[in-house]
Amino acid sequence: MKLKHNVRLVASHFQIHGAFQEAEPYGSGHINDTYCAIVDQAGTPVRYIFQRINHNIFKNPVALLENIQRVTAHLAGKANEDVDFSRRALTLVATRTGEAYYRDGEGNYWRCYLFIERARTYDAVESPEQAFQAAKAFGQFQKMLADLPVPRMHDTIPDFHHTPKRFADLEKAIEANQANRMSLAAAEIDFALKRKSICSVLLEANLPERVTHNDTKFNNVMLDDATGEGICVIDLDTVMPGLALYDFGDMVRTTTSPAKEDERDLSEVTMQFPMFEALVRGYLSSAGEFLTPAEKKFLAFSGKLITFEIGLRFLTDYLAGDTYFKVHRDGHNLDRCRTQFKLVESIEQQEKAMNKLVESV
Ligand code: ADP
Ligand code: GN1
Ligand code: MG
Repeated sequence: MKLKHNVRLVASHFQIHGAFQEAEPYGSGHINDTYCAIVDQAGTPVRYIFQRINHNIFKNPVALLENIQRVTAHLAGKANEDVDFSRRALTLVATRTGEAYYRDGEGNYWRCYLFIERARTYDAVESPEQAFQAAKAFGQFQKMLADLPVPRMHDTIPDFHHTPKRFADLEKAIEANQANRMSLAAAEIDFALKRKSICSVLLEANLPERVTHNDTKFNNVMLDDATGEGICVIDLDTVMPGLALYDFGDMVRTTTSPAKEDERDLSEVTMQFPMFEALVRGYLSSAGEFLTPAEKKFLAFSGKLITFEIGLRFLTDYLAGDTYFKVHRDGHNLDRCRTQFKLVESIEQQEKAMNKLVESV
């Protein structure tokens, strides 16, 4: 297969021993270009992950990689007594000149990670046990980064979860109607406009800033094939100062519904209570010791807010003509927006019971 990039050439710039065999596109992320490459090392095929960082979105890839170096080194320091430590945190492979990234002739930034074997990610949740394990792992991740030494991490995307600004971006996209698609999304625009008032709730709640992941999609944690444990949190591009609730909210968004993010049959999109309960229990099993009562109070709300926020972003991108998220079919961003808004509705219907559950755990 002809690839969009010359991964063989990229790989030759990293400290990797052996003969490059092949590479293929990997995963289902919306932003970066990810490849899995196989290198023959003295007779053993060894896999590596290569990623081209999307520098249209991450404007300062050098600062981003500095963040990732600090985070992976900190996590490795904590796990190094575990024999399995190199599966428990991402490990960057340095370039031949000792850098964390290689810059190709076209100005692209590339990084390389050890491939985490005997574990995988899932695009849709299959059981409450998986939800529990994912939430426990993301909570553990926050806990391990609580003592990350100063300085403050770089903001790789400023105001990433500033929901009122995301709402303002939607208003601008409606105004501009760049792709002439407004009439096709009339119901979704209406849905969004009716909920403007929820956007600023977390920002006004005086919650503590922490080092958070900010993209805790279910497919950003690798579950161990043998034990099901959430063994490694991945996709560290947005690890930066934030609210713990953004992370919990995105778990609710991506782990309580059995449907994929771009499911067209909206009857499949629903907030499944047992999944939410598993998330709360999993998250509190690791994060419970440092969360404040104010943070706990908003656990259910954060699920609704982040789902709404990502729905706003898909809708904005649809109206702008699909310039941010990768799309693979016509109306892809609108389909994604619809699943998010359907899930918001489902959460609204169950929010009281969700809050009650949180109080009882
Ligand atoms: P994106 O930012 O595009 O979502 P990710 O970093 O999440 O990129 O990577 C995309 C997919 O590649 C992940 O969902 C996961 O399946 C796989 N992946 C990423 N890093 C590793 C790794 N170190 N080992 C094994 N698989 C990985
Ligand atoms: C993007 O990179 P990926 O696919 O894990 C996006 C997230 C969204 C998510 C929606 C940097 O995440 O913020 O929640 O898509 N990442 C960025 O699926 O914008
Ligand atoms: Mg990802």
